[in-house]
Amino acid sequence: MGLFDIFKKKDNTQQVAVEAEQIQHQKTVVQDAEPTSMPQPEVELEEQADAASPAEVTEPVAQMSESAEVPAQEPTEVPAPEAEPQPEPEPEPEPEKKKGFFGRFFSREKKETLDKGLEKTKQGLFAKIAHTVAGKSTIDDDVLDELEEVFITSDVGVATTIKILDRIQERVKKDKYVGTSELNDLLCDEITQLLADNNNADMEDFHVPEDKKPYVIMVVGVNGVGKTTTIGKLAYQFKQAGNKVVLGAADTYRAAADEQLEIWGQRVGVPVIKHDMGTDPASVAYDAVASAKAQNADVVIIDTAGRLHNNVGLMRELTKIKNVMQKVLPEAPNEVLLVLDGSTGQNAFEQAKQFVAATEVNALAITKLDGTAKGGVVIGISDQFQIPVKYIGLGEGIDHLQVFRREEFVRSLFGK
Ligand SMILES: Nc1nc2c(ncn2[C@@H]2O[C@H](COP(=O)(O)OP(=O)(O)OP(=O)(O)O)[C@@H](O)[C@H]2O)c(=O)[nH]1
Ligand SMILES: [Mg+2]
Repeated sequence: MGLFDIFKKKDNTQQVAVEAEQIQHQKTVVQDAEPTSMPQPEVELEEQADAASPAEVTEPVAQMSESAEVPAQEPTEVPAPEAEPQPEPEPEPEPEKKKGFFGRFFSREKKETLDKGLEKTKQGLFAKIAHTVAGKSTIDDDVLDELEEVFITSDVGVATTIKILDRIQERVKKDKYVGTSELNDLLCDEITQLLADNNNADMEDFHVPEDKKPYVIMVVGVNGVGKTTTIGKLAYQFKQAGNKVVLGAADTYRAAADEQLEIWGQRVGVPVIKHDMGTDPASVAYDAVASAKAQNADVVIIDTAGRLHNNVGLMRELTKIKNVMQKVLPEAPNEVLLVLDGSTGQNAFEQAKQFVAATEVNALAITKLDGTAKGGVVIGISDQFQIPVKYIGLGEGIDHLQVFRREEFVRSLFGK
């Protein structure tokens, strides 16, 4: 019995809920299908299924590719991080660590990026809520029923939607005759509270623990979700905060994957450890960690290949990378950061479930929230997983990665 079979068995009850969500989700796709300039993840998932040797393809592959509608095709080009002119690498030595008073605050600039990034999700949600309360003065059972539909079709997910609705119902019962004009405030409050109940505290800012040196982050996720881009953005933020950063290009499968990381390394001004394509990813990871240790770096971030995430082959590969790194640093990796593409909605949720079941993921990043109306998935993922959502991707630019702060996120979603 394979890993995923065990997972599937274990998760049979959740599967029912997930399937219900998928049905709802398909309804949404039909209802508010929107053009998007972003690469369609379904293609990537199909690619993966194709790239796997027949012996390696296990049942979940078929499960994951169910939603695939586009025929499989080989990627023809490497996505360039960005077309913008590249800033000059900053000169060594590394700057002093910034712990400034202002740096800790959620600046107006960041707030604007967040608001802009969540625009489509916000518009979708507001339009649906407005439709729900049209012609109603109080929050009655009909409004509550319709609200349930609103959240499910906004990719929040069934389980979290039920929790939100329970809270609203409680409030309505307690406060009596709550008017529909107060609904937005009520929802904003209750969703913020719901997410705050999760034990994970928000990080204040991009932060590397000082007592673990070098702090090793291994970045995992299916192909195309934004791993390499997120690493580039993270490296930028960590360096800005005064840390010495090293990158390791352990995706040795895809042609030019290392070059993509190297471009980011140049933009940010940090060294990238790479080997030739086709070499053992674990040996790259080993060298990157060893190099970071020798340089007394603060943080080393390891890029990995995303292919075959849903079969034992990739999980074994990731385990091997971990084991080899531990020969240099026994506690490595300190962080296994799973990157999820938020624009895939419930598919991102499914990927999270599968990775979490098969590897020791301890941090999440949700990318591509700009340009999608499916940003509600962040609420569901943040609520449902015990693993903290640490970062959110709000665009392709170097500074379009933010630390996920629950309250700011929900407030932005409700136009506050
Ligand atoms: N709009 C937007 N695009 C993003 C974001 N993050 C990544 N992308 C884009 O998504 C595409 C894929 O990103 P990559 O970083 O190459 O993804 P990857 O997971 O490393 O892909 P593989 O190496 O093939 O597994 C690129 O075109 C990125 O610019 C984001 O937050 N917003
Ligand atoms: Mg990559």
